[in-house]
Amino acid sequence: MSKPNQTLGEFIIENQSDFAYSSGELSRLINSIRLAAKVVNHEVNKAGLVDIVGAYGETNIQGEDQQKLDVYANNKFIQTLTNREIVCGIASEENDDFIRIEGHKGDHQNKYVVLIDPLDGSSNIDVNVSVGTIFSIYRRVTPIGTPVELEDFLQPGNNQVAAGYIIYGTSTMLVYTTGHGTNGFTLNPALGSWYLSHPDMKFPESGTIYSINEGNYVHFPQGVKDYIKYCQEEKDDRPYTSRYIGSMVSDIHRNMIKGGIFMYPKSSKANNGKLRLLYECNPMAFIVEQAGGKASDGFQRILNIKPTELHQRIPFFCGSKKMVEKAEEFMRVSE
Ligand code: AHM
Ligand code: MG
Repeated sequence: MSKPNQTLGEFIIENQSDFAYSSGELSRLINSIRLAAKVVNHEVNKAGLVDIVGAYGETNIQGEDQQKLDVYANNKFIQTLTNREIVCGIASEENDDFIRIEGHKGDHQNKYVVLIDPLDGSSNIDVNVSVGTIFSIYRRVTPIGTPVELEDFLQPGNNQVAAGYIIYGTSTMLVYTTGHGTNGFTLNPALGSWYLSHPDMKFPESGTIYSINEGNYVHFPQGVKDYIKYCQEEKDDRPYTSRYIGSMVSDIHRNMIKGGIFMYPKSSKANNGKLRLLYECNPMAFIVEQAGGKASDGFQRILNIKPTELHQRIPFFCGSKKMVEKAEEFMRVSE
């Protein structure tokens, strides 16, 4: 139940019983993410003012340029989670390997692992366009008291206990789920508090927006080409509107409010597309499904996929249920 002016802190306390294994640890974890998000938000907001924008001179494991703010956000989230000794392991899109956190007693007592894309869409920072943070939380599968292993991170998205994103947009929002619906909080920068502004978000069952990088059209599989043509056809409520920010969190956030589909398919240039299953697709799929939407790789539900590697990429179709189903239909026909 949403109450007027409810803060994220109040909401977490009130809904603590929603958490699968309610020991307070998961609440503390989300609390520390909201804290780190405020600090990152502060840096992102002043990106145009200070000499922090621009390539850092390093590339991440996928061979892409890292921006300075990527590094800042990565460090900030890792530092906050590590210092508070809440999690036993962190995997980040920006790091080659996962990090083990043994705890100050060295006894590996923490239960949760966090997977994070600290600053998604960071190439948009230089041009003052929205970026986001995406996080995904699992309960470890290896025994408590031992160091975390790769298998703790390679769990299907179905096992997520919580996931969320922060959108650094015209206003800053934190949207998350613990498997009991999706709720959105807006940061009041003057007070530094997050307020429940979008309770129990609902992805419209259908919509009229399609979001895809059409510059890659000639490289797309036939099913995607056909679906794009379907979106552009003059019939019923079509042609649809094309909207593509190039910042997945913002594209999906908009579609979740207005109704639409976001697609990053495979192409003849990139056999598995671009987006990462663990840091981007699984958490977004969980959030979107909890709001009544759908997420697929074109053929199967994203959350059912068993990951095989930390930085695995996957084609991604995500949005209004009926639109994703339609896109899947086109994919099947052209197979
Ligand atoms: P990043 O994690 O390196 O920032 O890349 C992910 C971003 C998504 O936010 C966005 O949807 C996509 O890359 C845009 O890619 P493209 O420029 O190929 O359309
Ligand atoms: Mg990313």
